[in-house]
Amino acid sequence: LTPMIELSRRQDGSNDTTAFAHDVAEGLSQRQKTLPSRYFYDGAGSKLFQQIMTLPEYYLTRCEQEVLQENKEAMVRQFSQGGLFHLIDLGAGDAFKTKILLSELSEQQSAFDYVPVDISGDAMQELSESLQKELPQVKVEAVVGEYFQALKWLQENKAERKVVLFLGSNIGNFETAESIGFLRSIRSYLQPGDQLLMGVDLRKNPDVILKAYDDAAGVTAAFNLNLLHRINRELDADFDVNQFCHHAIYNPLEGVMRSFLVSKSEQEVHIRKAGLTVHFDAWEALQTENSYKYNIPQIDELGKECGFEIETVFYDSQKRFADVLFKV
Ligand code: AVJ
Repeated sequence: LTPMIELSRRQDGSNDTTAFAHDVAEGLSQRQKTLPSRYFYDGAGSKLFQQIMTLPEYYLTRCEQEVLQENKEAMVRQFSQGGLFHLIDLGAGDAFKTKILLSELSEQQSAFDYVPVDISGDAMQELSESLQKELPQVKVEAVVGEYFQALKWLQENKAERKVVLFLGSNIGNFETAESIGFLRSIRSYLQPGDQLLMGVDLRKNPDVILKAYDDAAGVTAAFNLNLLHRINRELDADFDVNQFCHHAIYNPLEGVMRSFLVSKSEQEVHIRKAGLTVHFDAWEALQTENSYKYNIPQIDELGKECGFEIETVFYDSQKRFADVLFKV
C-alpha cells in the first residue's frame, strides 16, 4: 500500500472533533454567524463537491481542465528545468485535474514525486489507490491535514526543490488579508528555484458566476446544507435542516461570491458536543463561504506582496480561468 501521513491530530492532544466543536462554537456565537468553509469536505461533502464539478453551470473545473490539457507540455517543461522536485498538491481532492500533469510528467520522464495534501482522509485514501492503478510508476506520498500543518511537515521532511500546486481557485475562499498571509506562509517554506502554480477564477459576467453557485439541480444547495448534517452527525446537534435554505449572491464590486444558509423560521438548535444552544431569528443568515474572483493585475500585485514573480499565465480559450505559474 502507498504510504499516507496523517497530521490531523492536534499538537495539544485534542482531536479533530474538539477542533471542529471549537470552530463551530466560535462561528455561531458571533453577532453575524459564520461557519468555516473548510468543514464542507467530510465524506458526503467531498462526494457532493465531485458532483458540483460536473454541473453544466460550474464552469471552473472544465475551464481549468482545458488550461491544463492545452498547456501541460509547457508547464511540465517549466517545472522540470531545475531537476528533481517534490510536486506538492495543496487541496488535492480526487486530483482529477492534477492527473493531466502527472501523466505528462511521466511522459516527459521528469524526476519527481507526488505529495497530495488534503483534509479529507477518505479522499487521500481513494486517490492513493486510484494512482496506484492508473499511474503506478508515479511515487506518491499522501498527507492528510490542514495546509499549514502540511507545509510545516514538508519543510521538516522534504528538503529538495518544491513545485507547489494550489489549483481549483481554492485561493478564492480566503479574504484578501488571509490570502496574503497564506501566500507569504507558502513562500516562507520555499527557496529560490521553487515554483507555485495557482488556479484563479477570473472576473467575468456576474450572471455566469452566480449560476455556478446556485445550480438548477440544487447540488450546491445540498453541498451547503451538508454542513448542518455534518454538525448533527459529529457534534450531536439537532439542526432541522429543512428549516434552512441555500442563498448565494455575487458582488461585482468586490468580485466575491458569498454563500449563506438562511433560517426559514425562528428556532433554537442544540449542539451538545460544543456545549452550545444557538438561537436563529426568522430569515437570519449564516455565512458559509466566500469565493473571490480576480483579474491578473490583482494577482500580480498579490504575488509581489508575498515574494512571488509571475513566470507565465495560462488561460482557457474563453479567459474565464487562469493557472498562474509563479517563481520565487
Ligand atoms: C473548491 C473553493 C474552489 O469556491 O468554487 C463550489 C467550492 N463552493 N461550489 C469554489 C464551491 C460552492 C469551490 N472551491
